Amino acid sequence: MAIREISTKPYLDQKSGTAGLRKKVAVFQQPHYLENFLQSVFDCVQELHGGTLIIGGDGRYYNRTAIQTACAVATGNGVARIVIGQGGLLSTPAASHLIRKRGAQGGLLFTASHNPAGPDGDFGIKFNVAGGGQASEGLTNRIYETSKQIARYRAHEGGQVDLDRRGLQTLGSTEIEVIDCVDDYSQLMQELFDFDRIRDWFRRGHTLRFDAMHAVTGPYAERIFVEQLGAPLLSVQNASPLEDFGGGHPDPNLIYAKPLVDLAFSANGPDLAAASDGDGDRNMILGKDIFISPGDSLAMLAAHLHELPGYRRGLAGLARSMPTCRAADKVASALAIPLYETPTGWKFFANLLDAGKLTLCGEESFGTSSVHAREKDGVWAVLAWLNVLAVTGLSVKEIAQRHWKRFGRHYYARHDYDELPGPAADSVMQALANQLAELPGRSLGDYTISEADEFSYHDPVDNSIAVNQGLRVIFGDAARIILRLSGTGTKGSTLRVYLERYETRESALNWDTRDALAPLVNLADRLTRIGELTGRKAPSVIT
Ligand code: VG1
Ligand code: CO
Repeated sequence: MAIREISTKPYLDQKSGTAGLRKKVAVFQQPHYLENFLQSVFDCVQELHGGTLIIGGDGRYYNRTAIQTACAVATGNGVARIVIGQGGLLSTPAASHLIRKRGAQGGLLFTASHNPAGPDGDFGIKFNVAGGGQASEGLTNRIYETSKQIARYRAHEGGQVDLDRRGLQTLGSTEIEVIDCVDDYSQLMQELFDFDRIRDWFRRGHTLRFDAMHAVTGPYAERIFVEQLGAPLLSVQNASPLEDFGGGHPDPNLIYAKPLVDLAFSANGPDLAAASDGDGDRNMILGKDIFISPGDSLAMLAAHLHELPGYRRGLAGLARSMPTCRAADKVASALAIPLYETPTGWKFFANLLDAGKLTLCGEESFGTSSVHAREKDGVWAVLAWLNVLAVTGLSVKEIAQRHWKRFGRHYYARHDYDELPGPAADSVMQALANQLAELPGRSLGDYTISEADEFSYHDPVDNSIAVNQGLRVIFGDAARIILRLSGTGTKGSTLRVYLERYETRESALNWDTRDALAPLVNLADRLTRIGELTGRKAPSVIT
């Protein structure tokens, strides 16, 4: 047996954030840093001993090294079978699906999502549980507590896994199976969507441009959009996954996917333009001359989902994260189905999905997905839109305009203040928190505050309670201002300000978002005193 027990010292910073443990690459490269975290997972999740583990990553720098380490520690801890995506690649939703399909006891996903990659960039690791969802807060806390006391880890020594050769190999007594990273996922997509209809839509001359941003969705997009649906090769750009994502920031939004946005607003823009992020769980949707905000995309898909093959029985329920605009709420009430408001982070949807309470859910941060997986799913969202366009025969803009006419429009933006010194960000949160009690009833500009609170969530399935999930200032149905600190950054504190304004008057449905939100931005500045408390004149990023 080449399994050894190796002594180690704890690191005290292995606390997971909104979606796993994210740190600079150099942090992960410290001696035994990754091994400590992995051993803590194996200590907390006994079912992995003798079980099946899925491993994959978004292909960023350090992915292959980390996967070798993970295989060694998994083997050292008696995992019976490891299933790995070829080349060490698996998109986050594809990994979630594989965990479900194989009945695996868990999955290790090496990703820091859209955070920049490379030797000076970020790395990350997420542990997903049986069923495919992200580890709950309870479990990540147990892993963190374990990591603070760890004194030894177990690893198989010697031998490497050939990540590029498909098929079976062994490492010690663990069976390793390297699989094509797209096959299982694309089979699932064919069960959910009408591929014939979409093929026909392309045949009739409609066009798509998908930007994989040199991240993990390239192989998925080429196989599904081009090979299986017949879109021309040019429909997929930046398709080869690179270790540094081509030096870019694979975050599909108006800033980091600007060339795609420019294309959508140009004279020869495609019928549908879309992009995904580093690990393939986010999506951005654009049509000719129109950007569909993520909250709108969720609501519009909710209104049309029953027209798609996988969802003909209708929707059991809808959910959105708290800062996501309330457009989905309008659809839920029209469909007479429940709407759940959860804290930020996909892990909070898992219980609702498992309990059959939800069919579709989404977040303002370019995340949408359905009950088919336990992660958000970028390529799924693009296929859903393609299928809606194909069955309705409408353009993206027509779908949006009909939707707003029927349900009203939620103008929406998120202002991020990146890399603030921790105390400055905290002081903004504290200053608003101190005012909350006296805000209700007060008028600000044209609005009157109906509620002001700190959001907490009671999970109706397991009765767990998550507190401290952001500050809300609510102006009835008309508007909201929300403040939250990010839990995914690796440098300083990122403060997010979420702004939402609702309009139903027909003359107010086609404004420019920036103009529509300008008065609310002013109110938010006055209320939160961000400029004064942080010294920042403007947000770093507006999406
Ligand atoms: C951000 C988003 C959140 C998302 C999370 C993980 O978290 O706001 O909606 O679930 O990233 O997405 P935060 O705590 O920084 O606001 V991903 O694609 O980075 O895994
Ligand atoms: Co992501």
